[in-house]
Amino acid sequence: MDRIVEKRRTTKETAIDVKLNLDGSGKSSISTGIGFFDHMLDGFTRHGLFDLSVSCDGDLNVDSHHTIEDCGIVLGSAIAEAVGDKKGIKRYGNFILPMDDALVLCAIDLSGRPYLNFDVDFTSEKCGTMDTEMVKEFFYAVSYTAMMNIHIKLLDGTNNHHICEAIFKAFAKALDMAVSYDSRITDVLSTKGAL
Ligand SMILES: [Mn+2]
Repeated sequence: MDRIVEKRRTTKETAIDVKLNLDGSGKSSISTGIGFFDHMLDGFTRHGLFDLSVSCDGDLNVDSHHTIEDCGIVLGSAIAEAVGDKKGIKRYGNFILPMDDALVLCAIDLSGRPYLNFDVDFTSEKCGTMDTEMVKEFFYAVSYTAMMNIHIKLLDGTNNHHICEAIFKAFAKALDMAVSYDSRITDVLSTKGAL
């Protein structure tokens, strides 16, 4: 069964098109107008071995807030739709990702419930033109639209570029694990019978 989803969302602040294939090979085409954010979504795609295209025309004359938050909303919605009834998938995923000085833990549960625990302090206000405070907002948006628990913890690191990149890649690896199939799981992995 294909797990390919296309989403479009238009508001007065952003116009976003997303195409996500959970069973891709790491091909990305990202254009949000924020170079550093493109770099993050590119890393997410390649290391999660998804295929992802994101095009966003946002109100960057204001700042990076609406563009990043809304891309999180649309990506999260695409993930929710792509996993569908979650039959046969592992549901949980986790990864501890090193990137030079940075070490980031990400653990997720496609539980059907939103929760974000974001335990990271940045020491610079920006990476490129992306506000570092928006990293938390992005994952908050993903958590409530994809209805998943996301825990992100900075275990070590000083370089903000590395820390940020390690977060997106750790999330990618955790998500890749959570959405992958296990032949021993024939239904939904829950004692409730639904997620
Ligand atoms: Mn980089």
